[in-house]
Amino acid sequence: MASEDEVKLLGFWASPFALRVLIGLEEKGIKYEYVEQDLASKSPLLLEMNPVHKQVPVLIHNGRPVAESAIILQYIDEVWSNSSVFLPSDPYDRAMVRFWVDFIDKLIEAGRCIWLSIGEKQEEGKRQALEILTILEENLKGKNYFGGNTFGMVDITFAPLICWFPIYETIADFKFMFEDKFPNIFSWMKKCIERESVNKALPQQERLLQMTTKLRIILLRDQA
Ligand code: GS8
Repeated sequence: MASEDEVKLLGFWASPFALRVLIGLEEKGIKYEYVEQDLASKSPLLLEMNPVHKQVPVLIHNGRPVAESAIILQYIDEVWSNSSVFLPSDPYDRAMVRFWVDFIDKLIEAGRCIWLSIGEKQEEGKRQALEILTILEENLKGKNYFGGNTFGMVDITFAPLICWFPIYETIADFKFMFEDKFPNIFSWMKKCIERESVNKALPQQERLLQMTTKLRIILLRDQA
């Protein structure tokens, strides 16, 4: 792409969906401007650029918005096609990648149940998360990355959860026990953290814990 391309990312620092796009942009070596959004008081720019969902992330490429993290990542892969590749070229393999990307969204949903609820709903979130992790563990068997030998779209989609797992564990007072129960995911996480793109994108654990603890208190109080 031409160097005069203007790329902006509307994000929220803790959002696993926005973090995916950050990792994708870093992997491709794309120059971008990051514009942090206040989700409690949405900016006119966010409302204009994503009038349907009013959510982050939104990628604005030369003034034109693209919303939804998986769609943004595929867009980036198609436009900046001359650097590292997120999706394989074979249509069947591409369909499989999309399947797993969609599946990982279910882990984020289970995670939300863990950190934003109590009692049976929280327990159900834990059960679901463990079930999903068991399936992902099996999928990683014999591979370095979900994409095989290369870090691809499924890896990018899953990587933001590396900083969310300790939050689920602390808030719900349990352990996933990755090293023992999910050794493939455990070593995958170590490899991901060593990547500059992931390391640069993931927020500080302490900051994430403070934010989630505060938000949990407010949201649980509002529900009561
Ligand atoms: C989800 C984005 C989302 O939930 C995607 O991009 O993949 N399917 C979308 N964004 C959240 C922040 S992360 O929890 C958001 O913008 N929430 C604000 C709101 O819903 O009002």
